[in-house]
Amino acid sequence: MASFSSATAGVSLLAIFMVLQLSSVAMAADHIVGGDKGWTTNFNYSEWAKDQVFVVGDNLVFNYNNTKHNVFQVNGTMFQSCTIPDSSNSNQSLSSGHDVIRLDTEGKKWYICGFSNHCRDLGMKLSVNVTPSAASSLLSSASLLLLVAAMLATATISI
Ligand code: CU1
Repeated sequence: MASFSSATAGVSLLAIFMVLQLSSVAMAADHIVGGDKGWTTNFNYSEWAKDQVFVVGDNLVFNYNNTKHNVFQVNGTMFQSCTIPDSSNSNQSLSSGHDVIRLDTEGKKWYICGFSNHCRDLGMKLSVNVTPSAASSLLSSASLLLLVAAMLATATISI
């Protein structure tokens, strides 16, 4: 009976540990676009993005002077050609100066500045590749480990 309760305690502890670990992994990251420089001219955003991993649920944070810049989400073709969306469609432009964009889906996303030649000549264009959330795959491996632990515990009890 004593070995039963200690095995149960062991499995419970393991379960608690895994839930804690899982929640820290699943926590969304904020990516401050351009770091301290923010969203501005003459910054290499492809270099900046290259070193980051963007996961579904993460946020992109654009910090900028909103009298000089804004943020448009565009498609790949518009990104390549620096085509600024029709200004009458104002809901596509972000202009608060501190915009937080949640990356809800995986795949490529493109952002440009809509002020004059900032995208075309001054490098204000950012493309990111959003990868699926790690939490879902981790969850299945965690439950597998728990199953193994439970089997080991059962084996201990039967001895
Ligand atoms: Cu700009």
